[in-house]
Amino acid sequence: MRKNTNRMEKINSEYKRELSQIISYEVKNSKITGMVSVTKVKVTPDLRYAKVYVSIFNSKNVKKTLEGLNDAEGFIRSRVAQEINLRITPELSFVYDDSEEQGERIDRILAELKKEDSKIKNSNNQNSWNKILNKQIFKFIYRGDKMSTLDGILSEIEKAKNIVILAHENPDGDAIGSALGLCLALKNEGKNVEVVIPAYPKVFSNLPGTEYILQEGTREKYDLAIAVDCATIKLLNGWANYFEDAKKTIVIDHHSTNAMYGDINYVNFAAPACCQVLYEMFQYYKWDITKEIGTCLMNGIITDTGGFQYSGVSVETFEIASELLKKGINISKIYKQAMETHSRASFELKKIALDRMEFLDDGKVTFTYISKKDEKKVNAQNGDYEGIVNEGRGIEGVEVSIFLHETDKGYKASLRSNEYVNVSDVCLMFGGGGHPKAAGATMEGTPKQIKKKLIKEIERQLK
Ligand SMILES: [Mn+2]
Repeated sequence: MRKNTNRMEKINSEYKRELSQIISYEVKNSKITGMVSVTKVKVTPDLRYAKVYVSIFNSKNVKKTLEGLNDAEGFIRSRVAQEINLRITPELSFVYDDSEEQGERIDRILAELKKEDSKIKNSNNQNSWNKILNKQIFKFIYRGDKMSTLDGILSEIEKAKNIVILAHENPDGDAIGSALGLCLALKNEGKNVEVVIPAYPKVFSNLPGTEYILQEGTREKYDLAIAVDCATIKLLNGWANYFEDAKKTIVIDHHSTNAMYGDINYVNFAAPACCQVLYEMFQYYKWDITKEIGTCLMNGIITDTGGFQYSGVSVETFEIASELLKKGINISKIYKQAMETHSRASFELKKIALDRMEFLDDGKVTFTYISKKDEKKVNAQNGDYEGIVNEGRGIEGVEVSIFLHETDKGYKASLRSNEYVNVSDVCLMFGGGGHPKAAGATMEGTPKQIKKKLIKEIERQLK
């Protein structure tokens, strides 16, 4: 009996640890706001059910946040099953922990913060209260504050003799722009830098610094590896070894689904492009942002915001654009090259995809795909399918557009939404992720089978 109690205690605490990690770093649901912290887990001895007690700080709507957690139960449970090997993975139900402990915890957080920052005196004031909680959330996410994270990155850069920069597979304009902008900035700092990107779309071949792009690194072990615009180590694809083998690793990103897989992680969820995160970083370091570096960074900002049109665009985005214009960058040229120039093959691919497009759910969802056979037929190059996913979204009445593109590992699904469907949540269910209105996942099966799976998840959110 005693032995059994010990075992349950061990399981409970293991669950608490894993659930805390998964909820803080991986769960993305539009209903969840504020900071969720797991206070207690109770698994039934038959392992069939688990009650997860959570406290929720600084939330716009606690009830909705709780609902969001319960909505994400399937994903959370499947992730727990991967991490903890039990005969059965219990069904989770999330309950709000309204105990006194919470008050105590906030007191403790405040006491801690006061020690760190003697400037915070008037904690009754709503504004400074929000500031404190924001700071706490930051500390929670980055495991440190913003400045010390940036200082930590700089000191690793200073120590490193050779550095490798990596980006996600099938890199887009933000991934390429980030990698090249960072590469040029590090070169200016006198660093030995390599960018390892096996293949990238031709439209970016005129960017400054492409001469430093290698298909394979020149060494096995680097002093420092920096991944940019890449949410998970899996997305580094076959080049993750450069990251894993490096002495130190840094992740710089803006995806809310980022798994924080580096030794130091600098992830700003609020930035519309990783290039914007880098701009702010270079400014903090007082590094010279040359016209060449600016051109690379603007390439990422323009492509990831669809030409300044997506919702993540902020005051800072235009301030950066304005500063870069003063440096002489040519926004119109960057825009034209990245957004408006298409190859003949990409036109032919688009024709095939549009011809195949289906309207589902009363015209609220569009679906189409491109196979390897199609690509071969039109002699397509890497990246020629870019942009097809946006075609469906632009049609009146459409909320979600789905585009599948065949790869060596199955079909890569790209989803875009207009108003209310969180496609990042949909993609998370299939091991992918991204942003609320633009996300992707690699899936197995035929286009028809994948369509069915995706529609089932999307329909949960359709109004
Ligand atoms: Mn990006």
